[in-house]
Amino acid sequence: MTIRHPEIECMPRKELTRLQDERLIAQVKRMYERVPCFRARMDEKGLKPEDVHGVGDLKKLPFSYKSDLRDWYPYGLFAEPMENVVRVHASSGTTGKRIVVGYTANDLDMWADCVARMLTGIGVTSQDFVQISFGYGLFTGGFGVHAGAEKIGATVIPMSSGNTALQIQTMIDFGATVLCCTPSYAMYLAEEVARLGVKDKLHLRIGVFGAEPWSEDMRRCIEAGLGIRAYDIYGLSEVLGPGVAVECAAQSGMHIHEDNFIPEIIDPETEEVLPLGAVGELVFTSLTKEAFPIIRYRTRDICSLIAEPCSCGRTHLRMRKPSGRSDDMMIIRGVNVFPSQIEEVLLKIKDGAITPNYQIVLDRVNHTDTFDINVEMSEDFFTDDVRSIEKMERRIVEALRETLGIGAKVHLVNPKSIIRSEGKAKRVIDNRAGKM
Ligand code: DLL
Repeated sequence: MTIRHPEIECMPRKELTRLQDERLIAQVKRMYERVPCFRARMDEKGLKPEDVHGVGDLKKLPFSYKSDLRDWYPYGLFAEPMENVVRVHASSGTTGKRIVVGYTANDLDMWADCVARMLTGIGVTSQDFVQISFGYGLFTGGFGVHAGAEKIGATVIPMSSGNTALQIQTMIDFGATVLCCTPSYAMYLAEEVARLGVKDKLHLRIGVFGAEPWSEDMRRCIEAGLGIRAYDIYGLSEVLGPGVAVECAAQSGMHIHEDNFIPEIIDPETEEVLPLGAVGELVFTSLTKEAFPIIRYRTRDICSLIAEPCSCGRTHLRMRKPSGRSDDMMIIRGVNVFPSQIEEVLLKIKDGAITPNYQIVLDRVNHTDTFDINVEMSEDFFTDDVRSIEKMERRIVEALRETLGIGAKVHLVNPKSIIRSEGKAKRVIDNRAGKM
C-alpha cells in the first residue's frame, strides 16, 4: 500500500522526537501568551515556558479537561483572533453545555491531510467513490472525512446520516466503493442490505468506521455483511475530529499522527504516566493546531499504546481500540462494566439466534442495582416457543456472568425492536440517578 508522506510517516524515532521537541516548545510558549486558562494553570505550578525543553518535560505540564471547554464556552480557549478562525464545530457532550472547537485554514489543511494519509494507506485512490454517511454539521465526522477524501482526489458522495433506504439506493446507483460511517450504522446498513437482498448490487470494497467503540467481532460481521475490508478511525473534537489516529492496511492498531499529536497513557485516578503498553486513559497534546491547541487533554478513553513496530513501515506509535471511556464505565453492584464487554459476549454466541443489537437498562430497586439487557433475536430464531427463548436467555446470562462476574437479566426481544441509531448508538439507559 502507498504511504502518502513516507518522510514523515516513517520518520526515524530520533528525528521524530526532535521535531516534537521543537513543536512542543513553540506551542507552550504560544499558548502561555494567548490562552489565559493555560497561563493560570502554568502559574499555579510555578512553570514558565522556558522550563519546557522538549517532550521529556511534558509530564510537568498541567492537564486539561472537558470541563475547561464548558467553563470557557464558547471561544475562551482559542489561541487565534476570530478573524483567523474559518470553521467551528461542536460536540454535544453527555451533560450540560455543548463544547465548541475552532480551526484556522492551516488547521483544516492539517486535518484533511491526516484523513488523506489514512485513505491512501488503506488503498483508497482518486478512482474511488467515497460515500460519507457520518453526520455533516456541527459534528466533526462528515466534514472531517470529506476534506480528506477530496484531498486525495476521490469522488465524494456527501450523504450525511439518515434515510437508510436512500443510503443503500445511492450506494448502488452512484457506485460507492468506500463507505464511511459509525460502526453501529454500518451494522444496520448490512442488515438492511441483507433484508433487501441487494448485496450483489453493491460496489463497496472498503469501509472507514469510527466515532464509537467497536470490537473485532463486529468488524468481521460488517466485513462479511457488506463484502468489504473495514478500518478503524479514531478522533475527538477537542483534539481535531476524525483522523487523530488511523488504521493502516495491517488492521492492527491505529497510528497516531505523532508529528501533530503526542499521546500519553495515564492512570485515571492518580494521573501518573504509565509505561508504554499499559492500559490506562489516553491523553493528547496537539503540536501544530493554531486556533484551538490543547495540552495534555484527558480524553477519558481507556486504551493502550503499542510499542512494537508495524509491518507497514510507519514509525508512528499505534493505539489499540479504546475499550470504553473512564466515564461511560458503568459501576453495577460495585463492578466496573463497559458496554463493549457485553457486546463481545453477544457476538461470541455464534449460532445465529441473536443479533448484536442490544440495550442495557440500569435501575435501582431496594437499594440494589438492577441490570437488564434487551437483546434482539434474529429473524431466523424468532419464535413464540417460550422454552427456546428461556434457554437462550439463560445461555447469555451464563456467558455474561463468566465475563463480567455479575448476574444480569436478559430479555430476548423481537427482531428490529431496538431503535437503530444513524450516528452513535445509545446503548445504556441509566435510571439510577437520585435513587439510593
Ligand atoms: O466522534 C470524531 C470522529 C468522527 C471520530 C468520525 C471518528 C469518526 P466526538 O464526537 O468529539 O468526536 O467524540 C469523541 O468518541 O473520545 C471516543 O470516546 C469516541 N471515539 C471516536 N472514535 C472512536 C473509535 C468524534 N474509533 C469520542 N473507537 C472519543 C472508539 C471512538 N471510540
